Amino acid sequence: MKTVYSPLHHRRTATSELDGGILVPPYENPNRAETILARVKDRQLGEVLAPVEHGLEPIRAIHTDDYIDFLEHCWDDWKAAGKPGEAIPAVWAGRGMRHRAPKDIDGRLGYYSFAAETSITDGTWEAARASVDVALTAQQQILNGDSAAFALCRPPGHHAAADLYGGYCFFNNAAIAAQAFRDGGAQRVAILDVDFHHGNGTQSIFYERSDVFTLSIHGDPDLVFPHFLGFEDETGAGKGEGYNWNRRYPPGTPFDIWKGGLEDACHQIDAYNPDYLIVALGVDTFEGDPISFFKLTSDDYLRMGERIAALGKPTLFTMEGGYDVEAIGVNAVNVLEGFEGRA
Ligand code: B3N
Ligand code: MG
Ligand code: ZN
Repeated sequence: MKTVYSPLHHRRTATSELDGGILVPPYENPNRAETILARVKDRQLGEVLAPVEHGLEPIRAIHTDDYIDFLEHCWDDWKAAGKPGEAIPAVWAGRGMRHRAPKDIDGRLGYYSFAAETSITDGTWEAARASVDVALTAQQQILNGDSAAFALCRPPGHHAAADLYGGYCFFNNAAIAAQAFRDGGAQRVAILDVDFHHGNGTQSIFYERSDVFTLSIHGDPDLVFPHFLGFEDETGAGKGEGYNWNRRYPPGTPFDIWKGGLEDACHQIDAYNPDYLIVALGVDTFEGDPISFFKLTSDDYLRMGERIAALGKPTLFTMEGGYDVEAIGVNAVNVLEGFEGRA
């Protein structure tokens, strides 16, 4: 399986994350991608490709023009306003208030975000753009006939909605790739999100569409980020009714329980019979993850990959979360090796 990787991810080097009332070094840091890349090479998973630049058009197919414009100029606007630190939202439109983008950068940060942990800095825009190019270049390998490809995306994407960032995500790499499959002639695409966190952005982007089936297995949002979406009764709306599927699990969930959710998701995908499958691959389900509460082991990721391969679909893996940096390479690549039957 080929991997697509861009060193431009290094442009995403925020130094602060709001966590527990203090600013800490971000869990989502450059070492993550480097550790995964090193493991891809160690295990000789396959060729490592540089991304091809795709421009803004495929991003505009998923994200709104005003949101893209906000992200492009956010850091300059923040600096121009004389702010000393990294750009962090501190105000949102609460219930009963006007949901419109104001002129002031503090108001704009609140309007275009749903959470405060993710600081924007110089280079965030370039890294987020490159991460999309990584996903689209890997998607292109599959259009060209590869049975699978790994998009080593950083920053991740599954929390980003059409006009919202948060949860370390700016552009929804998996959603943009799904739309690219559709624009390339696919009738149906499924996105299976195995990250520990609910893929709220992906869900919301396709919520009223039947041509992209979104499925997510995750920590119970009653207890964990993103808190306000990810429940089983969110099944889609309008034409999309029946094409969104969520499964929540509680703290301490081991693979023996989690794999029941994967099995149910796989049956749904089988019945849907997509032309392409995208796996939003987060490995923050790992027992050693510092911000999550599942108990998957490194070997479990081999089994996860095997089960996904049994679906028999051309499969694009897009990298999402995972914060035990020592283990992230082994765990992510184990899914890919399991998929390839190398385990
Ligand atoms: O949820 C957290 C969080 C939880 C536990 C923490 N500990 C125990 C130190 C620290 C932080 N923070 C909110 C931001 C979470 C973003 C999740 C991004 C992700 O992986 N999405 O898939
Ligand atoms: Mg998930
Ligand atoms: Zn996650």
